[in-house]
Amino acid sequence: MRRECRIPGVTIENSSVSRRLLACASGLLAGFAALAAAELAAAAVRPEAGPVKAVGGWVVDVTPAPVKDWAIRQFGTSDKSVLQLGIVVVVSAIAVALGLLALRHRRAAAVGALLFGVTGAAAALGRPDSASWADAVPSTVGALAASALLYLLAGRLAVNRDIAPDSPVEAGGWDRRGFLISVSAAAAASAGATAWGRELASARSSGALASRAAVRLPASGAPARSVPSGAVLRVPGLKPFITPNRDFYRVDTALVVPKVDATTWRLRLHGKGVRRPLTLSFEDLLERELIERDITLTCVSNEVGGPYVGNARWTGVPLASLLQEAGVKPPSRGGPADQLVSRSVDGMTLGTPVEDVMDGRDAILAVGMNGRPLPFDHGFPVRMVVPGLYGYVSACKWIEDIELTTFADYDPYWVKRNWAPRAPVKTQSRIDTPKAFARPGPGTVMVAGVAWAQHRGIDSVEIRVDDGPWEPADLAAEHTTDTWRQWSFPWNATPGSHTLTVRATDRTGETQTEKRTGTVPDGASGWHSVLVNVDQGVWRK
Ligand SMILES: Nc1nc2c(c(=O)[nH]1)N[C@H]1C(S)=C(S)[C@@H](COP(=O)(O)O)O[C@H]1N2
Ligand SMILES: [Mo]
Repeated sequence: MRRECRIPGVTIENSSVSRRLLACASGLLAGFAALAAAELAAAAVRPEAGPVKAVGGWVVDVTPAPVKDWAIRQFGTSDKSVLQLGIVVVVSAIAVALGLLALRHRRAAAVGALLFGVTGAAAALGRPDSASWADAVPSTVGALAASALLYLLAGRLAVNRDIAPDSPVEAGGWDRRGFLISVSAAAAASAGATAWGRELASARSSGALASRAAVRLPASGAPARSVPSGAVLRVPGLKPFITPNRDFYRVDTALVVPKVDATTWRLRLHGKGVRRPLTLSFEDLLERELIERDITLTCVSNEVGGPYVGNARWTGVPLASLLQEAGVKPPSRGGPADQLVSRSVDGMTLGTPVEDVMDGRDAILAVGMNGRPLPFDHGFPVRMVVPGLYGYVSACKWIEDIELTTFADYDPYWVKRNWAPRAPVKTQSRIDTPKAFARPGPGTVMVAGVAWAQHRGIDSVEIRVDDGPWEPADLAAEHTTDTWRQWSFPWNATPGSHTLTVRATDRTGETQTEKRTGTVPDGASGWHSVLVNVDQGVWRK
């Protein structure tokens, strides 16, 4: 029933508020339909080309390093979910606005939806891993769906001024029945498209999943030295010496974890000073002499005291042997290339000094992590690991191409974004226990943590309570210079607030500087400290 309330001079339709709500809902539904259609198309074309992933990837690419760093700090490994949620919120807001616009200007709203789709298409085409115009398809399909639906629904919502006498639609009313039917059909179709898209996406990755399940890592001819028992401390709260795969930190720009089929994967090695370019299959790698090494990997975005460091047992092919086979010489022996650029299937590029990977250290093209084929999150089927260098200049996941070039000629992804071209890991130490703001009782409290200076080695760790003197911590035995070292310190805790601070000295004799710097451009420096409140021990709240 349509009622009118009269205010002198104006006529307000009582139903106009609810029509506006319905217009908002139409906009939202059009947005949902756009995403559903686009994701379905993306599942068919390329999952990374879907609008949310493409725009998200574009945001990741253009975000200035400090902001990206802040996001990683705020949201940790869920930074990508937060980003995608943010995009969905923005899309919803725009969809609502277009829905309201459609109430008065149907065509303008439909055109608006199309223009909006152009943004997604442009983002998809602009991504570093975009190889073809097909990447524009998902956003285009989504925009067309949204545009048509918006136009249709707005038509149903439009107030009919001239109505045939036998029409079910009241004059001055709107087509409720038609609207409801269209909305239900569109919602059902969108839900169907979403389900179908998911189905397609999982079918797409099934080859990769099967190829990973089929991997049998051959026993390595050069197994890692077993970890000496003295290298592992058992202090509650101390992170384990070997980080289990499921707990290993993950840092990358991939909004969709690449699912690479190992049976069709190839690695190309080429470029300056490469006398015999190589193309290798996964099988080729497994047939070579494999080594196994324990190496601690650190992210340059790790804050002082942060969690982006892990220690794993890596199995793989020595990178230097491949380079030698290809005829590559390091700069110190007259080679023309000083930078090795690794490229992943998702278009990431990382640059590593050729000198470093050929100086005898265990730079590895890894196929295994802690005795298992690499997890997809950590680069299946193959990634690089180089002791002593931050991940962003060495640890390319989902690698498919190695090009020998120079630092002068090429800036890889992170270097274009203000990170340093060369980045050896800085000597660092961390207190794992007690946690900040812990409330231990008085008496002996075990303080413990880790210290790392990959490829140089840790020589000592010291602890300071408040402004007291530095006292040596008990260092666990060294496994290799490429792994972190655990340490512990029995502290005689007295009631009150105390600040515990740690610092390490590496084998070059250098003690960690107190000077705090941020992570950009080449890693954080400074001492880690935690504030704890020791209880009276008599009385607890
Ligand atoms: N393809 C690809 N490889 C990548 C990255 C990435 O974004 N894409 N990030 C690098 C960075 S910054 C780090 S610290 C390590 C992290 O490896 P992890 O996720 O296995 O811990 O991977 C490196 N390799
Ligand atoms: Mo990193």
